[in-house]
Amino acid sequence: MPRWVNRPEGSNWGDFGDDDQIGRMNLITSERRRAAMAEVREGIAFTLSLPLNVPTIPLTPFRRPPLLSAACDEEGDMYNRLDPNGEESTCDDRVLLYTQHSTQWDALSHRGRTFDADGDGVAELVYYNGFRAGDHVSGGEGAAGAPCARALGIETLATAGVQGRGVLVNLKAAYGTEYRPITRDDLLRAINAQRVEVRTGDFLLLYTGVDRMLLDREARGKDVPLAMAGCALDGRDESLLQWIIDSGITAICSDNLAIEALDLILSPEPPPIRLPVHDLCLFRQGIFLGELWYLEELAQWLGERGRHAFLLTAPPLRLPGSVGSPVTPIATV
Ligand code: UVW
Repeated sequence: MPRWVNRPEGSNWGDFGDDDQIGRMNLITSERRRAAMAEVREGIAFTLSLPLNVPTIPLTPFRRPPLLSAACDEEGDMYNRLDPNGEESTCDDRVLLYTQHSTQWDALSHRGRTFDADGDGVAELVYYNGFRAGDHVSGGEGAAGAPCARALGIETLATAGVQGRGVLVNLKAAYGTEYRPITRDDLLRAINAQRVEVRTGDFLLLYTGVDRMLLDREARGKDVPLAMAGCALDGRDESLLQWIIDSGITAICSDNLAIEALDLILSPEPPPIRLPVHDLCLFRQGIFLGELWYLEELAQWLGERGRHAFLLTAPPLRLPGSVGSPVTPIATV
Protein backbone atom coordinates (compact mmCIF):
# COMPACT_ATOMS: atom_id res chain seq x y z
CA MET A 1 0.00 0.00 0.00
CA PRO A 2 1.34 3.48 -0.81
CA ARG A 3 2.06 5.71 2.19
CA TRP A 4 0.22 8.53 0.44
CA VAL A 5 -3.05 9.43 -1.23
CA ASN A 6 -1.72 12.64 -2.75
CA ARG A 7 1.73 12.74 -4.20
CA PRO A 8 3.51 16.06 -4.79
CA GLU A 9 3.41 17.53 -8.27
CA GLY A 10 6.48 16.46 -10.24
CA SER A 11 7.17 13.47 -8.04
CA ASN A 12 7.72 9.83 -8.98
CA TRP A 13 6.55 8.38 -5.64
CA GLY A 14 5.40 4.81 -6.11
CA ASP A 15 6.98 4.38 -9.55
CA PHE A 16 9.70 2.15 -8.08
CA GLY A 17 7.36 0.46 -5.59
CA ASP A 18 5.41 1.42 -2.47
CA ASP A 19 8.37 0.67 -0.18
CA ASP A 20 11.12 1.96 -2.43
CA GLN A 21 13.90 3.82 -0.61
CA ILE A 22 16.51 4.35 -3.35
CA GLY A 23 14.59 6.30 -6.01
CA ARG A 24 16.40 6.82 -9.28
CA MET A 25 19.25 4.56 -8.15
CA ASN A 26 16.89 1.82 -9.39
CA LEU A 27 17.76 2.95 -12.92
CA ILE A 28 21.26 1.52 -12.65
CA THR A 29 20.69 -1.88 -14.21
CA SER A 30 23.41 -4.43 -14.92
CA GLU A 31 23.22 -3.41 -18.58
CA ARG A 32 23.85 0.25 -17.70
CA ARG A 33 26.70 -0.75 -15.40
CA ARG A 34 28.30 -2.70 -18.26
CA ALA A 35 27.90 0.33 -20.51
CA ALA A 36 29.62 2.42 -17.82
CA MET A 37 32.53 -0.01 -17.75
CA ALA A 38 32.89 0.43 -21.51
CA GLU A 39 33.85 4.08 -20.79
CA VAL A 40 37.11 2.86 -19.21
CA ARG A 41 39.81 3.19 -21.87
CA GLU A 42 43.03 4.05 -20.03
CA GLY A 43 42.49 2.43 -16.65
CA ILE A 44 43.49 5.65 -14.85
CA ALA A 45 41.66 6.30 -11.54
CA PHE A 46 40.86 9.70 -10.03
CA THR A 47 39.98 10.11 -6.35
CA LEU A 48 37.09 12.57 -6.10
CA SER A 49 37.13 13.35 -2.39
CA LEU A 50 38.54 16.22 -0.40
CA PRO A 51 40.30 15.34 2.84
CA LEU A 52 37.74 14.70 5.58
CA ASN A 53 39.40 17.33 7.75
CA VAL A 54 38.83 20.39 5.55
CA PRO A 55 38.18 23.53 7.63
CA THR A 56 34.63 24.20 8.81
CA ILE A 57 32.54 26.11 6.26
CA PRO A 58 30.92 29.27 7.73
CA LEU A 59 27.51 28.37 6.21
CA THR A 60 27.38 25.13 8.22
CA PRO A 61 29.29 25.77 11.46
CA PHE A 62 27.62 22.77 13.14
CA ARG A 63 29.54 20.46 10.77
CA ARG A 64 33.06 20.03 12.06
CA PRO A 65 36.23 18.21 11.03
CA PRO A 66 36.49 14.66 12.43
CA LEU A 67 37.88 14.19 15.94
CA LEU A 68 40.18 11.20 15.71
CA SER A 69 41.93 9.56 18.66
CA ALA A 70 43.34 6.22 19.74
CA ALA A 71 40.75 3.61 20.72
CA CYS A 72 41.86 2.56 24.17
CA ASP A 73 40.72 2.90 27.78
CA GLU A 74 42.81 3.62 30.91
CA GLU A 75 44.25 0.11 30.76
CA GLY A 76 45.26 0.40 27.16
CA ASP A 77 43.71 -1.85 24.58
CA MET A 78 43.26 -5.60 24.36
CA TYR A 79 46.26 -6.20 22.14
CA ASN A 80 48.59 -4.32 24.46
CA ARG A 81 47.21 -6.13 27.53
CA LEU A 82 48.06 -9.44 25.83
CA ASP A 83 51.52 -8.13 25.02
CA PRO A 84 52.64 -6.38 28.26
CA ASN A 85 56.28 -6.19 27.16
CA GLY A 86 55.32 -4.15 24.13
CA GLU A 87 57.23 -6.34 21.69
CA GLU A 88 54.68 -5.81 18.97
CA SER A 89 52.33 -2.97 18.25
CA THR A 90 48.74 -2.80 17.07
CA CYS A 91 46.94 0.52 16.62
CA ASP A 92 43.17 1.11 16.64
CA ASP A 93 41.39 4.42 16.59
CA ARG A 94 37.96 5.97 16.94
CA VAL A 95 36.36 9.02 15.42
CA LEU A 96 33.61 11.54 16.05
CA LEU A 97 32.45 12.08 12.49
CA TYR A 98 30.14 14.77 11.14
CA THR A 99 28.90 12.81 8.17
CA GLN A 100 28.20 15.86 5.98
CA HIS A 101 31.26 17.95 6.74
CA SER A 102 33.38 17.17 3.67
CA THR A 103 32.84 15.15 0.47
CA GLN A 104 29.46 13.51 1.01
CA TRP A 105 26.24 11.93 -0.16
CA ASP A 106 22.90 13.27 1.04
CA ALA A 107 20.56 10.37 1.84
CA LEU A 108 16.91 10.75 0.75
CA SER A 109 16.11 11.30 4.44
CA HIS A 110 18.25 14.46 4.46
CA ARG A 111 15.34 16.67 3.40
CA GLY A 112 11.58 16.50 3.64
CA ARG A 113 8.80 19.07 3.88
CA THR A 114 5.25 19.53 5.08
CA PHE A 115 2.76 18.14 2.61
CA ASP A 116 -0.79 16.77 2.77
CA ALA A 117 0.12 13.23 1.70
CA ASP A 118 -3.02 11.71 3.28
CA GLY A 119 -5.33 14.09 1.42
CA ASP A 120 -7.17 14.90 4.67
CA GLY A 121 -6.37 18.60 4.59
CA VAL A 122 -3.60 18.27 7.21
CA ALA A 123 -0.02 18.84 6.11
CA GLU A 124 2.59 16.72 7.85
CA LEU A 125 6.37 16.53 7.57
CA VAL A 126 6.96 13.92 4.86
CA TYR A 127 9.95 12.48 3.01
CA TYR A 128 10.50 10.69 -0.33
CA ASN A 129 7.82 8.11 -1.18
CA GLY A 130 5.63 9.24 1.71
CA PHE A 131 7.86 8.18 4.60
CA ARG A 132 6.93 10.23 7.70
CA ALA A 133 8.70 12.33 10.25
CA GLY A 134 8.50 10.63 13.63
CA ASP A 135 7.68 7.11 12.40
CA HIS A 136 10.54 6.94 9.91
CA VAL A 137 12.77 10.00 10.12
CA SER A 138 13.54 12.26 13.05
CA GLY A 139 15.71 15.19 12.24
CA GLY A 140 17.04 18.25 13.95
CA GLU A 141 14.13 18.52 16.36
CA GLY A 142 15.95 16.79 19.16
CA ALA A 143 16.90 13.26 18.29
CA ALA A 144 20.20 13.56 20.14
CA GLY A 145 21.56 10.13 20.97
CA ALA A 146 19.46 8.29 18.38
CA PRO A 147 19.98 7.76 14.66
CA CYS A 148 17.92 10.07 12.47
CA ALA A 149 16.55 7.62 9.89
CA ARG A 150 14.56 4.44 10.47
CA ALA A 151 13.79 4.56 6.75
CA LEU A 152 15.63 6.18 3.84
CA GLY A 153 18.94 5.92 5.73
CA ILE A 154 22.21 5.99 3.83
CA GLU A 155 22.58 2.21 4.21
CA THR A 156 19.94 1.84 1.50
CA LEU A 157 22.36 3.53 -0.89
CA ALA A 158 25.35 1.57 0.42
CA THR A 159 23.68 -1.70 -0.54
CA ALA A 160 22.48 -0.43 -3.93
CA GLY A 161 25.90 -0.86 -5.60
CA VAL A 162 26.73 2.76 -6.36
CA GLN A 163 28.56 2.29 -9.62
CA GLY A 164 27.61 3.55 -13.05
CA ARG A 165 28.30 5.94 -15.89
CA GLY A 166 29.44 9.39 -14.81
CA VAL A 167 29.47 12.46 -17.04
CA LEU A 168 31.15 15.74 -16.16
CA VAL A 169 30.02 19.19 -17.28
CA ASN A 170 32.71 21.81 -16.76
CA LEU A 171 30.75 24.88 -15.63
CA LYS A 172 33.95 26.63 -14.58
CA ALA A 173 35.26 26.42 -18.16
CA ALA A 174 31.93 27.70 -19.48
CA TYR A 175 31.18 30.49 -16.99
CA GLY A 176 34.18 31.11 -14.71
CA THR A 177 34.29 31.15 -10.91
CA GLU A 178 32.16 34.20 -10.07
CA TYR A 179 28.89 33.33 -8.33
CA ARG A 180 26.29 32.46 -10.98
CA PRO A 181 22.92 30.71 -10.62
CA ILE A 182 22.71 28.34 -13.59
CA THR A 183 19.45 28.09 -15.55
CA ARG A 184 18.39 25.27 -17.86
CA ASP A 185 19.57 27.28 -20.87
CA ASP A 186 22.98 27.88 -19.25
CA LEU A 187 23.33 24.19 -18.44
CA LEU A 188 22.29 23.04 -21.91
CA ARG A 189 24.63 25.57 -23.53
CA ALA A 190 27.57 24.07 -21.59
CA ILE A 191 26.40 20.48 -22.24
CA ASN A 192 26.12 21.13 -25.98
CA ALA A 193 29.38 23.09 -26.27
CA GLN A 194 31.25 20.34 -24.42
CA ARG A 195 29.41 17.59 -26.36
CA VAL A 196 28.31 15.87 -23.17
CA GLU A 197 25.89 13.02 -23.81
CA VAL A 198 23.64 12.59 -20.77
CA ARG A 199 21.94 9.18 -20.61
CA THR A 200 19.27 7.66 -18.37
CA GLY A 201 20.86 6.34 -15.18
CA ASP A 202 23.91 8.65 -15.37
CA PHE A 203 25.59 10.39 -12.47
CA LEU A 204 25.78 14.06 -13.52
CA LEU A 205 28.91 15.77 -12.16
CA LEU A 206 29.05 19.58 -12.28
CA TYR A 207 32.51 21.11 -11.91
CA THR A 208 32.58 24.70 -10.62
CA GLY A 209 36.07 25.33 -9.20
CA VAL A 210 34.81 25.72 -5.62
CA ASP A 211 36.94 22.69 -4.61
CA ARG A 212 40.12 24.71 -5.29
CA MET A 213 38.78 27.73 -3.36
CA LEU A 214 38.07 25.45 -0.43
CA LEU A 215 41.53 23.84 -0.51
CA ASP A 216 43.24 27.24 -0.75
CA ARG A 217 41.30 28.75 2.15
CA GLU A 218 43.69 27.53 4.80
CA ALA A 219 46.76 28.56 2.83
CA ARG A 220 45.37 32.07 2.37
CA GLY A 221 44.43 32.29 6.04
CA LYS A 222 41.08 33.96 5.44
CA ASP A 223 37.46 33.02 4.83
CA VAL A 224 36.30 32.91 1.26
CA PRO A 225 32.50 33.34 0.88
CA LEU A 226 32.14 29.83 -0.51
CA ALA A 227 28.35 29.88 -0.34
CA MET A 228 28.28 32.58 -3.00
CA ALA A 229 31.08 31.39 -5.26
CA GLY A 230 31.12 29.64 -8.61
CA CYS A 231 28.20 28.18 -10.53
CA ALA A 232 25.23 26.55 -8.82
CA LEU A 233 21.92 25.28 -10.20
CA ASP A 234 19.12 27.85 -10.07
CA GLY A 235 16.13 26.09 -8.49
CA ARG A 236 13.90 29.10 -9.33
CA ASP A 237 14.04 28.01 -12.97
CA GLU A 238 11.11 25.60 -13.38
CA SER A 239 12.41 24.56 -16.79
CA LEU A 240 15.67 23.44 -15.15
CA LEU A 241 13.71 21.35 -12.64
CA GLN A 242 11.73 19.83 -15.51
CA TRP A 243 14.98 19.07 -17.37
CA ILE A 244 16.26 17.20 -14.29
CA ILE A 245 13.03 15.17 -14.20
CA ASP A 246 13.16 14.39 -17.93
CA SER A 247 16.90 13.66 -18.09
CA GLY A 248 16.63 10.33 -16.21
CA ILE A 249 19.81 11.06 -14.23
CA THR A 250 20.35 9.09 -11.03
CA ALA A 251 22.36 11.64 -9.05
CA ILE A 252 23.82 15.13 -9.24
CA CYS A 253 27.23 15.72 -7.72
CA SER A 254 29.36 18.84 -7.56
CA ASP A 255 32.42 20.34 -5.91
CA ASN A 256 30.28 23.21 -4.61
CA LEU A 257 28.52 23.36 -1.25
CA ALA A 258 24.95 22.45 -2.07
CA ILE A 259 24.56 21.81 -5.84
CA GLU A 260 22.12 24.70 -5.96
CA ALA A 261 22.18 28.50 -5.73
CA LEU A 262 22.22 29.62 -2.11
CA ASP A 263 21.21 33.26 -2.50
CA LEU A 264 17.64 31.97 -1.99
CA ILE A 265 18.30 30.48 1.44
CA LEU A 266 20.47 33.43 2.46
CA SER A 267 17.97 36.09 1.38
CA PRO A 268 16.21 38.03 4.19
CA GLU A 269 12.85 36.85 2.85
CA PRO A 270 13.41 33.28 1.66
CA PRO A 271 10.65 31.60 -0.37
CA PRO A 272 8.59 28.73 1.15
CA ILE A 273 10.83 26.14 -0.51
CA ARG A 274 14.29 27.37 0.28
CA LEU A 275 16.26 24.65 -1.50
CA PRO A 276 14.15 23.81 -4.58
CA VAL A 277 16.75 21.51 -6.18
CA HIS A 278 17.03 19.54 -2.92
CA ASP A 279 13.23 19.45 -2.78
CA LEU A 280 12.94 18.11 -6.32
CA CYS A 281 15.79 15.63 -6.04
CA LEU A 282 15.65 14.25 -2.49
CA PHE A 283 11.94 14.71 -1.70
CA ARG A 284 10.09 14.37 -5.00
CA GLN A 285 12.28 12.30 -7.37
CA GLY A 286 14.69 10.22 -5.26
CA ILE A 287 17.73 11.67 -7.02
CA PHE A 288 20.78 11.51 -4.77
CA LEU A 289 22.96 14.59 -4.24
CA GLY A 290 26.72 14.50 -3.78
CA GLU A 291 28.30 17.69 -2.44
CA LEU A 292 31.81 19.04 -1.91
CA TRP A 293 33.37 16.50 -4.26
CA TYR A 294 36.93 17.08 -5.48
CA LEU A 295 36.66 17.34 -9.26
CA GLU A 296 39.57 19.57 -10.30
CA GLU A 297 41.99 16.91 -11.58
CA LEU A 298 39.31 14.85 -13.32
CA ALA A 299 37.86 17.95 -15.02
CA GLN A 300 41.28 19.00 -16.25
CA TRP A 301 42.18 15.52 -17.55
CA LEU A 302 38.87 15.12 -19.37
CA GLY A 303 38.96 18.66 -20.78
CA GLU A 304 42.45 18.17 -22.26
CA ARG A 305 41.21 15.08 -24.10
CA GLY A 306 37.76 16.26 -25.14
CA ARG A 307 36.21 13.48 -23.07
CA HIS A 308 33.36 13.65 -20.57
CA ALA A 309 32.32 10.11 -19.55
CA PHE A 310 33.83 7.58 -17.13
CA LEU A 311 33.01 4.77 -14.73
CA LEU A 312 32.03 6.15 -11.33
CA THR A 313 32.22 4.05 -8.16
CA ALA A 314 30.98 5.88 -5.06
CA PRO A 315 29.50 3.77 -2.24
CA PRO A 316 28.75 5.61 1.02
CA LEU A 317 29.43 4.13 4.45
CA ARG A 318 27.04 1.32 5.32
CA LEU A 319 25.99 3.25 8.40
CA PRO A 320 22.41 2.31 9.34
CA GLY A 321 20.18 5.26 10.19
CA SER A 322 22.45 8.00 8.88
CA VAL A 323 21.02 10.83 6.76
CA GLY A 324 24.29 11.30 4.90
CA SER A 325 27.75 9.87 4.54
CA PRO A 326 31.29 10.74 3.67
CA VAL A 327 32.33 9.18 0.37
CA THR A 328 35.60 8.62 -1.48
CA PRO A 329 34.39 8.37 -5.08
CA ILE A 330 36.61 6.95 -7.80
CA ALA A 331 36.30 7.90 -11.47
CA THR A 332 38.01 5.47 -13.84
CA VAL A 333 38.65 6.78 -17.34
C1 UVW B 1 23.53 22.91 2.37
O1 UVW B 1 24.57 22.98 2.99
C2 UVW B 1 22.65 24.11 2.21
O2 UVW B 1 23.10 21.77 1.77
P1 UVW B 1 23.23 20.33 2.43
O3 UVW B 1 22.49 20.38 3.75
O4 UVW B 1 22.60 19.39 1.47
O5 UVW B 1 24.68 20.02 2.65
